[in-house]
Amino acid sequence: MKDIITMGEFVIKNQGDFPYAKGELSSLLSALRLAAKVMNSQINKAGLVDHLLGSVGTQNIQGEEQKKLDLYANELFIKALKARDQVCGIASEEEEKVVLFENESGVNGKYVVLIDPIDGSSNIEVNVSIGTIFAIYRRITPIGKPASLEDFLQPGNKQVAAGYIIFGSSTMIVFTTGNGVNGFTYDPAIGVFYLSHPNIKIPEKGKIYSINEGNYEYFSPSLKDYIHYCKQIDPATNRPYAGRYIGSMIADFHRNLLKGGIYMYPATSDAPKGKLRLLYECNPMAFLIEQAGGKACDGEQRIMDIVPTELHERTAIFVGSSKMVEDLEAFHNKKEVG
Ligand code: P6P
Repeated sequence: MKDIITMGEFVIKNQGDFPYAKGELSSLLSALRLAAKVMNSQINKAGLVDHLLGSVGTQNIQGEEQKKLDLYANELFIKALKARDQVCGIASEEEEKVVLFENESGVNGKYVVLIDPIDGSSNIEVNVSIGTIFAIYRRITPIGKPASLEDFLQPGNKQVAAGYIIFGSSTMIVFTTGNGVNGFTYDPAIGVFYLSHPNIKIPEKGKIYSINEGNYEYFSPSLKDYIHYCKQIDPATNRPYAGRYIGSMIADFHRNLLKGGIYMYPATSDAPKGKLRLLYECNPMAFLIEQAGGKACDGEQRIMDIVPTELHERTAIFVGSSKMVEDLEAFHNKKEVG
């Protein structure tokens, strides 16, 4: 039997590694953990209740149809984070502008949280894994005043913590505070997250490539060449790779993190900046993958070095096993694959 360590005990035991005041991180993460438990109970019965499935008839700032679950999750995570003293505001995929808290923590909170409340929400209707993605930054404007947009437009290399909650065959929280990646599995019978995946490291090489090949004709010539490379027969380099793409980034990312692989959402002619959002999807995933020994780039540069200019800006992303991302970059730069 594995050691039984709860997520709460783990955070307290390791908060010494966190470069800021000790109790703050554990309080912040416990807000997310509480919201994850509530989400878990709701999602597991979404097919039975009307208030969580289907669309609400509105669009978010991205022009995407908002699902009931998107708005439910957005409200839940904002409430959970607002109830803690450490957070002065949040940015959310479902909110056009940053949400600055008017309470005491709105001026004295030291952290901002950027969140995709539910990534891939349309998959809930077909019982495919979905999840919440979060990034945590220390504010850069002075304490004692409300936060401002610049607190949220920090590059990913300034993240102090990041993670995701995946609602799949089991519910897990996977997060990093800059000292490796750890995964916690939820036991709904007693309402506790247990350390189930300590010190996750992504294999340097994998044989899974994840991309929507329906967009093939929109891809750049170098990306088409890389996909052709993935399909070639070469036992010496474990090719052909296996194509696995489920339409929910968290599910593809989590599988590739554990087994090795590369997830790709490139810029295409109809999405010239890519589809995924830099601040609350790509940066947290990039922080996690680098902490697990992998890589994340946009084809030109490290994802976490991109200096954001807009809250909801998008970026191309190639993320996963370091050797596979390097191979992709070699094709992109017309170099020999190592
Ligand atoms: P496409 C879900 O909408 C999402 O943001 C990711 O979770 C997923 O990988 C991707 O978009 C799917 O997009 O264009 O392939 O359907």
